[in-house]
Amino acid sequence: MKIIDAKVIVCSPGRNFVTLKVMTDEGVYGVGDATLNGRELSVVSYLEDHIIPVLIGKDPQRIEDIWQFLYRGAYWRRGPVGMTALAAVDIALWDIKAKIANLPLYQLLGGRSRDRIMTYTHADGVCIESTLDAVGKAIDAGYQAVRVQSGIPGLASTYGVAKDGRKYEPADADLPSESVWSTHKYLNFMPKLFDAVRSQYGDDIHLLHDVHHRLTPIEAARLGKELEPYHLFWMEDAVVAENQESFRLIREHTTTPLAVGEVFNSIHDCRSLIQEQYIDYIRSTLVHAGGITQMRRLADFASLYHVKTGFHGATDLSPVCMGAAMHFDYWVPNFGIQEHMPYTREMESVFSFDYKFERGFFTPGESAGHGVDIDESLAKKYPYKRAMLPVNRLEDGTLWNW
Ligand code: KDG
Ligand code: MG
Repeated sequence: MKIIDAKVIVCSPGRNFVTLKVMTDEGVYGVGDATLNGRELSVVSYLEDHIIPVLIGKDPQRIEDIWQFLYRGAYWRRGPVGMTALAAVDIALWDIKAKIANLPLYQLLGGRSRDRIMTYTHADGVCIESTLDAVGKAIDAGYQAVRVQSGIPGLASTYGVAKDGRKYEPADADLPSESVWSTHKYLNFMPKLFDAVRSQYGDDIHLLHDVHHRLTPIEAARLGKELEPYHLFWMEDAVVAENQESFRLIREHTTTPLAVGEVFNSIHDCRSLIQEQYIDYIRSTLVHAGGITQMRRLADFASLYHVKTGFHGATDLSPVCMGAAMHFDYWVPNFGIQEHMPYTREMESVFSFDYKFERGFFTPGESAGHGVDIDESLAKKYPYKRAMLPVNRLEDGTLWNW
């Protein structure tokens, strides 16, 4: 069997997605997600200019060898652009292999370890009252886990909070929009928010919160400590993790569980975090972290240190990534939780998928492969629109982490 062609499909059914389709001489094809929010066209170029030419003629069944070829053979290895491109190839090749075997992908990974996949959704509001309403709606929809983000008094906008009744979508402008951040205002407000949520909804519901890289380690330690009475499922991305050691300080001060890793692309980005048991959940997912081939290694490594998976699943993770993630989540023994943000109808018309959602839980489909495909002619109706992620400044104008 040989790869005879591969093409990159860029479309924007409500938001931008990059999809790779790998074709074989036997008519079987595989589909991979190559979306890197706000940097989509760099991955397109990486695939078209540097990867597709070397794929032609290769045996698609040699997934490991192709992975090694594209990783070790790149010389300039790692990095979000290259690893997203590699992930797209990897996901497409696993799709092909499962289709050839006529098995759903999770069966190739070792079969299922659970009956259903717990997911968390987002609840946000501009103030405590509207956030409480959003949490109530999520609970009514059957979710057992909810991420809570709220507008902060004195700040015009906050990460994760929708404005004007629209759904939250961070890549909101042609050029980066700017928001203003105050750690002081945020830290004073957060315990009040979680106190209100627990008072209204009790102790059963799992609560999560995304700090989105805004704090320093000692500030994160304070937040973790002050949120302890509210028993969070996790506090996410408390600090930027370029310096993995930062998490030691947070860990020493709080029992609030810690999650990190949606921006990681290599197992080396989280080696100390895992080995030193500084974290509880690893957030990296297939599309940005080298596909199933690397994530399988990462999850096995994490399992040695009691670290569970908590795959990133915002709307910029296309249905192709989500479909493959469902199979991974069904199999992975050290599964923690899966993030889920519902797609718009336009997105769901361009991509077909057979994974099912029911009252806070997913199950993957039983069709051969990962079960997700793209309608190329419909995709053409939604051309790419440049959209970038925002930047953040402190109140005095200093550029800060978004
Ligand atoms: O592209 C950036 C988003 O995926 C990110 O901001 C979402 O942090 C996020 C999350 O936890 O879903
Ligand atoms: Mg996040």
